[in-house]
Amino acid sequence: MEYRTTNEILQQPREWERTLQFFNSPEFNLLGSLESFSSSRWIFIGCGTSYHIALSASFYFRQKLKVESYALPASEIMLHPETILFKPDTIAVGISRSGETTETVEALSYLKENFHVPILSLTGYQNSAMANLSDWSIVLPFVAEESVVMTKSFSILLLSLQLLANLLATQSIPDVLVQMPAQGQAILANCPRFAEELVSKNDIRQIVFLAQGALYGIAAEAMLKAQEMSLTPAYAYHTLEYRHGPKSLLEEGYVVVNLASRTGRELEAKVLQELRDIGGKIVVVGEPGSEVNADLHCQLPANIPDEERLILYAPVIQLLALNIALHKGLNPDNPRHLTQVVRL
Ligand code: F1P
Repeated sequence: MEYRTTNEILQQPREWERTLQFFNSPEFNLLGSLESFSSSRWIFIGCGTSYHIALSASFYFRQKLKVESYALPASEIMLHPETILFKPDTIAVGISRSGETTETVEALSYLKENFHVPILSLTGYQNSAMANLSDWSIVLPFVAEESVVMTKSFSILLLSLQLLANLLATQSIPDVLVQMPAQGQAILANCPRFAEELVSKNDIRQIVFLAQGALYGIAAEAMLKAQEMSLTPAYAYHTLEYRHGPKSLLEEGYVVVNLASRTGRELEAKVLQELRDIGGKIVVVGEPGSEVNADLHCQLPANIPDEERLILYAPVIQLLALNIALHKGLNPDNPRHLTQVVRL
């Protein structure tokens, strides 16, 4: 049976090409307005998958623009606005596939009305509530997808923020990001087999995703995909954090997926060896050389810096969750209890 979710996962390299074209076209005309914020404090706001985009994007902005930047679930601003003391010279970025998520819209409205914070939004829908309240909107119609869970929208919105950061920092797009569509196609040539092998050879009762740096947002998204699509108990931690207690959950055959970084390779390998010694099934997704201590390795292209490699993990983690779901006889297009848009 063909699933909408599968098709949208496999479309990602093509959609990344469209994203690059958008930022290279006159359609993207916000640089003049936004470049004055190149040294401002950037706060990224979203829910669920969109919050995970915020996690990776905030780390990336700190690296690229050397600015103060952080990610918040929108509900935190709704419920504890008094703790969000916005210093002047702050810009808030709303991230939302639909542009209609209640917490995100209400959080941004609060910031605008009470602190006069300038608002940039990224969404798939021009006339959404979030776009309509924003000072500037980056609207990518091809973010819209039929799948309930976010798949291609995750990587398109994250890539968009990477491109924006580079345009603000250097007024140009690095070739490493221009190559993403081609790199994505190469990964799609082998990662379906990797996902099928992992699922067919392991009874995945629980799964944990580990990563550091900008990759932690990807690990959190991998966790959510496994939960949403396959109803599998899944967790995400910063790799070294896992040793501070959560590893007590590790049982024989427990699948540990490390989204490997080059920066942390030596320390990550030590953690993986420790987890392997206590029975973990170690899976590594990363560039050549990251397969140390792995029982199974999904190889990503070489010579790409950690923070530029972010979206290449997306098809891998999404296809993994999809394969677990199919193996359990679940329909990924119809995830239990979920809707495309979450309104309170
Ligand atoms: C995001 C979201 C996802 C969730 C599900 C429903 O909404 O809540 O995080 O996984 O797919 O939508 P949005 O604000 O990005 O539209």
